[in-house]
Amino acid sequence: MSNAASYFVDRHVDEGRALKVAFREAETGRTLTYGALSDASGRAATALTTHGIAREERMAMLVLDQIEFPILFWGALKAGVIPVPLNTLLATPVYDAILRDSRATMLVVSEQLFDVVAPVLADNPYLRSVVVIGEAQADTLDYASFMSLGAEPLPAFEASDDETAFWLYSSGSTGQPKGVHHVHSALRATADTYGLGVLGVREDDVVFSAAKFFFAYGLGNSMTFPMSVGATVVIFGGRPTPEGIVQIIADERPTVFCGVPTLYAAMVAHMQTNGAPDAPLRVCISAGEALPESVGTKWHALTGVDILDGVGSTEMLHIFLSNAPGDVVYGTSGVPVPGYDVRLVDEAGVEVGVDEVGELLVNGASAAAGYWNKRDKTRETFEGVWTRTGDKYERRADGRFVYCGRTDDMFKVSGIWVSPFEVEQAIASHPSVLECAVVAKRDEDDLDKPKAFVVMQGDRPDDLEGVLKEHVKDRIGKWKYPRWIECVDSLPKTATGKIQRFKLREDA
Ligand code: 3SK
Repeated sequence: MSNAASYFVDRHVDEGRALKVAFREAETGRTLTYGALSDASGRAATALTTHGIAREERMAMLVLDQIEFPILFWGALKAGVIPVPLNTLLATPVYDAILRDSRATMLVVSEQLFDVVAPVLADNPYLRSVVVIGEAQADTLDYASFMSLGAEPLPAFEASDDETAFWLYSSGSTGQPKGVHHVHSALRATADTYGLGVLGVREDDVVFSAAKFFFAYGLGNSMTFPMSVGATVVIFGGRPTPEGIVQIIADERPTVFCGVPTLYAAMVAHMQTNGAPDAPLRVCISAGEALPESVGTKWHALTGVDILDGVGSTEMLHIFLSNAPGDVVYGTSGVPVPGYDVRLVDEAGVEVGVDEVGELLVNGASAAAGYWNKRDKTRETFEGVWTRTGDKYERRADGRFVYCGRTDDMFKVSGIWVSPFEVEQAIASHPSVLECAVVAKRDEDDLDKPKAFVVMQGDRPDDLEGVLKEHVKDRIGKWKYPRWIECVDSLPKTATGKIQRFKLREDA
């Protein structure tokens, strides 16, 4: 029986790390020590209680990566209130849908984000309180006044391991938000398995994640992994541009950097012209979608540091398949993280063999307890101890897993399965291509063929179509080349960086 906040926050005071910096804001230089976090999160817990927010009520958090985020997140856990971090990039109607679906009684919002949610607040039937981090707006309370309700810290209540600690909303591949419930013990499970077991996070690390707190990926990277060992985290509330992130790495000198493939690809392009930052990086990690081999290889050549590519999900809270330090094979997702079991099954649920494609199922202690108010979806995804990922994988003879696309993205050409991801990898290995996405499109005979949407970089070759088609045929097989190639400025993606192929299929 333990409240996750006791382990991740208050333990550091007992172990002599009260004065150690836990969080440092890259933009402002503001810092928060472990001691100050322990005290402020306890006072936030008291403030919630005094403010009339009861245990198990939801507190939606539309909060940028700033020091108040950990204070409120851990404060809510201490009080038994359920924080629901929201993606800060969504649109007003989606916030309306999520606030109604979660029945949050309290919303905390960074002042920079207030305008996007403001139009749906007055008509919301559940919200009793809106706290703005910054200047209060009409009918809201400012953060300082809210915190003044908590003169004394509240000790973390004795939670059961299976008790819901927080929710995250998963957009899924169709865009329908689902509230994913995570229990207190799941946080420790990811920190022990991936954080310690693969990343090897250490007390002397300085961790910087371009992925924000509101993603399950960012929450592990910037919160629970470093906090499990008393490390320091650099946080950045702004939009991650390649030049901006390179500058923060140069200024803040992290030892661990966490990104997503699109950002790594853009940083590689930036560094090829401007050079790599001088920083004591020892390891980089990637997730969200599979890292193209070419990006990993170029990153290593430029920085001398490997990217550990891994796969996780909001439902499993963090990464369960990964490359490991000293054992990186680019173009693969590595092997199961110690502590997780995986299976690859066909449509009938029968395990497939080596080099065969199957859906990936995973079993581990960090699995979510289910989706809020979505029993059918819960039953489809959580089958006993196994969680269906919706990802297609192939297990190679050497035990490494190779990503083949989403279960609903695969298609057959001339009766043979084509993995859009494999075609994308082949196209992306061309030097004129920054990134691309491949979907099935019906030809004049009503048969599926690959169509590629390509974002170009640098000089565009004459006869781009012919060049890229030959490039693919030479690399992965004659029938897999894209019959159509469309150049686009950018690809539609989820907030976690997954390509939304369903949107491209509509445009194909
Ligand atoms: O998409 C992923 O790979 C991922 C990794 C860690 C945590 C959450 C997610 C969605």
